[in-house]
Amino acid sequence: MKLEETKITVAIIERFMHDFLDSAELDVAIAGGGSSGMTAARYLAKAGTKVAIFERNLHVGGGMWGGGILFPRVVIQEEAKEILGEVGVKLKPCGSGYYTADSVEAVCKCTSATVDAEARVMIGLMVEDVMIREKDRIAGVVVNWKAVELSGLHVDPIGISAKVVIDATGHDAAIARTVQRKIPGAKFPTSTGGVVGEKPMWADMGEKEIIRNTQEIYPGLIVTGMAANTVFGSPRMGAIFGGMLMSGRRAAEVALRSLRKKRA
Ligand code: 48H
Repeated sequence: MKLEETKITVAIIERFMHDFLDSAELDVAIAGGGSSGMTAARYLAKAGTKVAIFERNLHVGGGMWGGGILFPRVVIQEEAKEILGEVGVKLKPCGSGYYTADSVEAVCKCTSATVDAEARVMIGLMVEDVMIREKDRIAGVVVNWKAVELSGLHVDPIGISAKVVIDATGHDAAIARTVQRKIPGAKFPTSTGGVVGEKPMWADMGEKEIIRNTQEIYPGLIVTGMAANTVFGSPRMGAIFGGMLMSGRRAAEVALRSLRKKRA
């Protein structure tokens, strides 16, 4: 076979344009492809939802890659075992309901299952804003290439419409903070009505509260993972990832309920 550069160029441009256009209107847009965002995407795609992750890095997986202090192992508690088990991650018991997983295996297998479920995974794209309608409904995300931000060029972003947006941006809770900053009077169901801010480490409390914190905090905006604990002022938990996975699954359930309500 004689290779032609033009054919390679055309193949890349045509295929990506086609796939990107197919993501211009979504049921669910997820900002951030860490463990919570990817889990939410997998369950949503499995339920037949048109869902895309927008991840600013060139890789998904977020903080899971680095395990605890760069030791590439993560801890999972009994309650979250099945979420990694479903995607074939080998879990090693280490007493009284604790398991460890190789973080590289966990990220790779979660990513593979998310892609196989037909969730769209867009990389190098940063969610820099949200779209709103009727003053108080989130109607999508505003994205730009991370490379544009890094270059300091003034290049305007584009809008992707979505019936539901999930903030899975981790410790920053970047999307919730954007909504708070840009929609005057936006009230979240938190103790302060806004983003409370993450509390110091308390693994048991942080992992318990994350499930309750995974909710729709503003019409069309759901928070999951560490972002949920930042919004509600709950503790961090260190390198245990069961809460992130269970929060991602819960975010998918909340989003499906919200989509059903919109359809009714
Ligand atoms: C596009 C964005 C944007 C943006 C950020 O940090 P993550 O892994 O988040 P979670 O919540 O799934 O998992 C948290 C976990 O990794 C962790 O930090 C834990 C358990 N900490 C405990 C402790 O005590 O410290 O993933 C977030 C992803 C990352 O890949 C970011 O690059 C991405 O979101 N992201 N993508 N647009 N505006 N902001």
